[in-house]
Amino acid sequence: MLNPFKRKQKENELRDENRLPPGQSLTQKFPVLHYGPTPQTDINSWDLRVFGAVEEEVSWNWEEFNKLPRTKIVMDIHCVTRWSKFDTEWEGVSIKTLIDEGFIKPKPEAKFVVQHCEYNYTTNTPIEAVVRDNFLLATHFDGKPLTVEHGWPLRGVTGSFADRSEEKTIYLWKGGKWLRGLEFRADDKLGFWEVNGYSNEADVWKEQRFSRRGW
Ligand SMILES: Nc1nc2c(c(=O)[nH]1)N[C@H]1C(S)=C(S)[C@@H](COP(=O)(O)O)O[C@H]1N2
Ligand SMILES: [Mo]
Repeated sequence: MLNPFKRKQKENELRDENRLPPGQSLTQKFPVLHYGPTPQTDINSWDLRVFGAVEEEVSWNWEEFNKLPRTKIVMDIHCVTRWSKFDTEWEGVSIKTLIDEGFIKPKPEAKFVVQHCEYNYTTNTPIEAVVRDNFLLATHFDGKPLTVEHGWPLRGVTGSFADRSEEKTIYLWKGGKWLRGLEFRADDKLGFWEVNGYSNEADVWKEQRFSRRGW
């Protein structure tokens, strides 16, 4: 851990490198944030279901999921509550790869994806937001399986790259922890935080934290 002075110095460096989004500050911890209790997943009955506007619905149990092609990425992640964590290392399965390799076949009308999680938590994005190099279905953080509070066995995660080569960056709440389903849809459907006042667009660099609907 850096002392407070060093932390500020590092934060300024990141700002100079154009890696610190507006209104964010650097954290060295990994805060845990979610609504409601932490689910106790039974890995033997766990599955991930892909449904909705797809040519064929599929579901993978844990063993099958672990045979899918795997990807490792390093990203900076940005929470709407104003912390950013840099150079975080994730391993898991890329939706982009699953589509490129024919494991998931979205129908032409599929324009949105809803992530369905334990306890009916959902979060929604345009399809492009999850079919990108900076979105991963993650099983591992920092070389180790996810901890339960960070979403074990599977979570969505999204952020920015150090070289800022990604097309768009959205806040971390658009990565569902304890993921159980991916629903492809022709129309959009607001998820949990989106219904509760968070921005649907959620662009980190435009600081789209809250929606103005109804305010
Ligand atoms: N299932 C579920 N996933 C969730 C949430 C939640 O309430 N339930 N909260 C989101 C929010 S608001 C954030 S900031 C991130 C936090 O991830 P972390 O706890 O690993 O830091 O998870 C997101 N994924
Ligand atoms: Mo959040």
